Parts: sequence; structure tokens; C-alpha cells
Amino acid sequence: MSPERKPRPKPAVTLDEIKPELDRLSRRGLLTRGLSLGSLMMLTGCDLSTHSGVDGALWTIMQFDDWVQAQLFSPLRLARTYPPSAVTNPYRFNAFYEDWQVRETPSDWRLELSGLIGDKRPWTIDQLRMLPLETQVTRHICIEGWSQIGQWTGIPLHAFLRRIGADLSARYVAFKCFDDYFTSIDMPSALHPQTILALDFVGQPLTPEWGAPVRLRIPTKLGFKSAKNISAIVVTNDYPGGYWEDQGYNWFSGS
Ligand SMILES: Nc1nc2c(c(=O)[nH]1)N[C@H]1C(S)=C(S)[C@@H](COP(=O)(O)O)O[C@H]1N2
Ligand SMILES: [Mo]
Repeated sequence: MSPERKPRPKPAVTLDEIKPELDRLSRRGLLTRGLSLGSLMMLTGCDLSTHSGVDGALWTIMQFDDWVQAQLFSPLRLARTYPPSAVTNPYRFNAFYEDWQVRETPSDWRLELSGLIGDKRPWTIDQLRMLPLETQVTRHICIEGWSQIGQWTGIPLHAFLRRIGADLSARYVAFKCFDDYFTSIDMPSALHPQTILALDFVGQPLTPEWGAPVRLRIPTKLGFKSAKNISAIVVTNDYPGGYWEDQGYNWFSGS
């Protein structure tokens, strides 16, 4: 698919609105590598809330390298939230396989921990549910060009990482799933306040197709980062890649 043939997406913010950010980046010498203001505006300002904008915008974003995206990602910038009434119904299923191939949670399921973590004892779902939970209503944006709003309740990942004594200076947090999916995120994104280990969808425990018993929910990134059916969390400095990332999807994939 050629990016040039895609319609140019309509910016959701004006250049004036992101000018302070651009000034800050250029002061720090980060606006190098021949990036134009126009292309940066597309990166930061694409209106990803409409379906029409998504496709072209994503192809643009994928042309930027992870380093530039990591500079633009602010751990303090929050994804937009919505009222519970905005939740999309029916809510769409998506995976690298058909829905009839969805795996049930193994009866001996535990959340396994490995890598740069102080306390690697595995967690049962009941133990996870004892931790303080937060609810978010946010938009899930798939790289295929569709999006939907969901309501998830779960444990903020930053709180969980602290609780298990993870090395917060490590570079990556990786997620292994029992459907053989896997993905990984950078530590600043893992510590973002809206990045949660979700247990419930619209007040009910997750069902297998939507990620039971625990899924990642990270509204500041594209949908393929929100790992469902998690079986293990790994904290590491070795680049872990991911199922789609290893096939060429941009690794950072901020949205
Ligand atoms: N374990 C697992 N997680 C996954 C996937 C998958 O195939 N397996 N697909 C990803 C993609 S591409 C998307 S868009 C979302 C879909 O989430 P949903 O079924 O809740 O809409 O899950 C993501 N997480
Ligand atoms: Mo996706």
C-alpha cells in the first residue's frame, strides 16, 4: 500500500496548539533528521477519532522511527476519556485468528513474572482483584482503520510494577499471551497513568475473546499493543519485539 495515495488526514489540532511542544523539542536538538513541521503536525495532530483519518494517519506514523515518537510521547499527556454512555455496543472482537479459535483461560492460570523483577511470585486472579482498581472509558484504535470506545477496570500497571519490585529503569515491559500472541512497550509508556492491567469490561469480568483473565489496556497506543489473555509479564533491557511488530508494524505505535 503506497502512503502517497492515501488521503491526507485532517489535523485535529492547529500548528499553534503544538508549537510550544515543537519549540521545546527543537531547543533540545530533537528536531533533526530532516523532519518538517508539516509532517510532525501530522504525527501529533492527526484526527484519529474518525475512521477516515485513521488509515492515512497510521501509514504516516509508521514512517517515523521509534526514537522520534518516544521524544514526542509525554508521560503526562492523557488520552481522551468518554462518558460510560459512549461505549460502543456491540463491541468488536479482533485477533490474528477467527473468533471460534479463542482460547479459554487454562484452569491452572497464574500471571507469571520474569526478568528484572524483585518478587517473581506468580499471581492468581483473586490476588490481582485485591489490588486497588481503576476504571477508564477510552477509545481503542486498531491499525486496520477502525476504532471503538470501551470501559475497562483494572490495576494501573505502574502500581503493579512497583508492587512487584520491577526495575523501573529497565527499557521494556513485554507481555506473553496464552494464544501465542506477544507484544512489548517502553517503560515510560508502561508507567503512564492510563496504562492498566484490565480485569473487567463494562463492569463484568473479561470473557475469553476480549482478553480474560487479564489484558493490557493502553489508550496512548494503537490497539495491537493492548495484549489480551496475558500469561506472563517480562521486564527487560533486551528488545522483545512483538507478533505484529516483528512483521513490520511500527514498534512504538503511539496514538
Ligand atoms: N492475545 C492477543 N492480544 C491481542 C490480539 C491478539 O490477536 N491476541 N490482537 C490485538 C489487536 S490487533 C487488537 S485491535 C485488539 C483487539 O481487541 P478487542 O478484541 O478487545 O477489540 O487486541 C490486541 N491484542
Ligand atoms: Mo488491531
